[in-house]
Amino acid sequence: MAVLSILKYPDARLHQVAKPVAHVDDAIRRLVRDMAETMYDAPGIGLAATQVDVHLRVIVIDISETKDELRVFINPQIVASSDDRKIYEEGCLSVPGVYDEVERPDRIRVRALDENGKSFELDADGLLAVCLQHEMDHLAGRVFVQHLSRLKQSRIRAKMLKAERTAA
Ligand code: QAP
Ligand code: CO
Repeated sequence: MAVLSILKYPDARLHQVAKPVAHVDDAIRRLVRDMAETMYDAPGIGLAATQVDVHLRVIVIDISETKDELRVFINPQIVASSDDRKIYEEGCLSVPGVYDEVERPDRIRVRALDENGKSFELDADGLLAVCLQHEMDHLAGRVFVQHLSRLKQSRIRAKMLKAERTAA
């Protein structure tokens, strides 16, 4: 197990589009374990492989209070989404310290593979639906700040670059 380093916005690698996993094998299961360890260490509630510079369609999520309900989504697809939308204040491990409101479909149905390569479908609402859509955006090379105004994006970019300079 290993805690991986997380790419920080505005890193161009966050905009790479992830490829589907061809076979769920031991290497993928190791990636899932390392991503889970990285998410719990942060701590965060969701992490996409893109954020650890692995451009494969793999997501880990744990929205439980007790941090013992890991959910794994390999090759996730949204098969249905509600017409009604909801606004939620989002954050991101790749954009630390930045939180803002994003509007998305309230409920979605997702189809994915689990860590054994078995297909499943899940109806998600509330925080889980927000988190899944946020993480699937990462796999498509999109960071949540891209849902905000251009002005906010440029302020966030400047803030992150400044934080990077002070940290170095
Ligand atoms: C995505 O985000 C998400 O700024 C997961 O300083 C967030 O785990 C989906 C985090 C909200 C739905 C709603 C952010 C940790 C963690 C920070 C996270 C920070 C430390 C974010
Ligand atoms: Co994120």
